[in-house]
Amino acid sequence: MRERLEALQQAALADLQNVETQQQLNDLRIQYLGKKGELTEVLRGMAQLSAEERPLVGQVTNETRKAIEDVIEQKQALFARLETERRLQSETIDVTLPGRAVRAGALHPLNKIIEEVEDIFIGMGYTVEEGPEVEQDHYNFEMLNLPKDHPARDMQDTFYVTEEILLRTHTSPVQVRTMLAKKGEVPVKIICPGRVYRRDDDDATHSHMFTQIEGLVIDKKVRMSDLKGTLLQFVKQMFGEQTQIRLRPSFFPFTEPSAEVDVTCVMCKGHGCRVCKQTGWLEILGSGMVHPRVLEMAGYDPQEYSGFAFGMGVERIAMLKYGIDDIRHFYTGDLRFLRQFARL
Ligand code: 2NM
Repeated sequence: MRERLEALQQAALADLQNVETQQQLNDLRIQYLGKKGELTEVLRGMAQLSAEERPLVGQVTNETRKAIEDVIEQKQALFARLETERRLQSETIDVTLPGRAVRAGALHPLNKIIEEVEDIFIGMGYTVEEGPEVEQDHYNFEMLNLPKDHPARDMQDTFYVTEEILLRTHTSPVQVRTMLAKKGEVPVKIICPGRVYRRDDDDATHSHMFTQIEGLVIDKKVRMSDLKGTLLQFVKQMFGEQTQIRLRPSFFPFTEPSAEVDVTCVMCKGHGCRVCKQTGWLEILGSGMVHPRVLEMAGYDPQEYSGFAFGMGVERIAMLKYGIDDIRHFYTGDLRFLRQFARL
C-alpha cells in the first residue's frame, strides 16, 4: 500500500513538473485526486487492511494527497501570476501617444451673419421672432397690402402649394403674425430672420431660396428719423464706425414712404471700385414707414400708432463681407468652402 502511494506521489509530482497549461493542470488534478482518480483507486485497497494498519496508511494517504495538492496550488499560483503579467503586457496603454484630434464643427457663414445682426438689434432692445416657411397667402400677401389683383404680386414669382398655401416670399408674414398676437400692444420691436423662396433661375447672384432678415418697430410717434438713426447705428456696428448711409425713394406695397438704403462701399470705403461700380455706395437694405392699411389690418390704429420696417438679404451681406463671388457656395455644403469660416 505504502509503496503504491509513494509511486503514485512520484508519478504525480513528475507529471506536475511538466504541466504548461491551466487545462493540463486541471486534467492532472482530476487524474490523481478526482472521484474516479488514482488516489481514490488506491484507497479502495484500505478495505483489506487490518484495524492496526488502517490509521497508518490513512495518514500516509493524507500526506500524499497534501503533497500533490501543494504542488497543484503552487502551479496554480504560478499560472495566475503569468496570466496577470501577460495581461499587463498586452493591455498596456501608451499614455504618451498623441490624442486623436476631434474636428470641431463651425457655424455656417449665413448663420454667423444672422447671429451678428441679431446681437446688434438685441442690443437695441429688439427680440427675435420666427415663423413658418410654408405660409398662407393671407399672411404673405393679403395682410401686407397686396390683394389678389395687385400687380406687384406676380404669380410667376411665387411657389404655390395650393391656391391659398405657398412658400413665403419674404419674412414679413412673421411680422404680421407677431402684430396680431400682440393685439394692439406697443412697443413692437422685432427682427425676423429666415429662409424665403422666389421662383427664379439660379445663377451666381440669384437663388430660388435665400435668407432674409426683416425688422419692425411700432409705437406712438415713430418717425422716419427713427428709421434712419436705427439703420445708421446698425451699419456702423456691422460694417465699421466710418460707414454712412444714403436713402433713395423707392416703392413697396407695405410701406409709405419707402426707401432703398445704400451703405458706404465695404470694399473701397466709398472711394469707388469694381464692387460698387465706382459709385462708392452699395444697396443693402429696403425700408419704409409701415403703410397705414398694414397697421390697421394688423390691429393698430394708424391715427395713434406708426412704425418703420426694413429688410435685407443675408447672402448679399455675407458675400460683400467675405468676398464670396457665387451665391451657390452657401448651399452646396462644400467643406473646402465652409471650413474657411471656422475661425472667422
Ligand atoms: C422690406 C422693405 C420694406 C417690411 C414691412 C413689414 C411689415 F410687416 F411690417 F409690413 N415687414 N417688412 C419691409 C419693408 C421689408 O424688405 C426689403
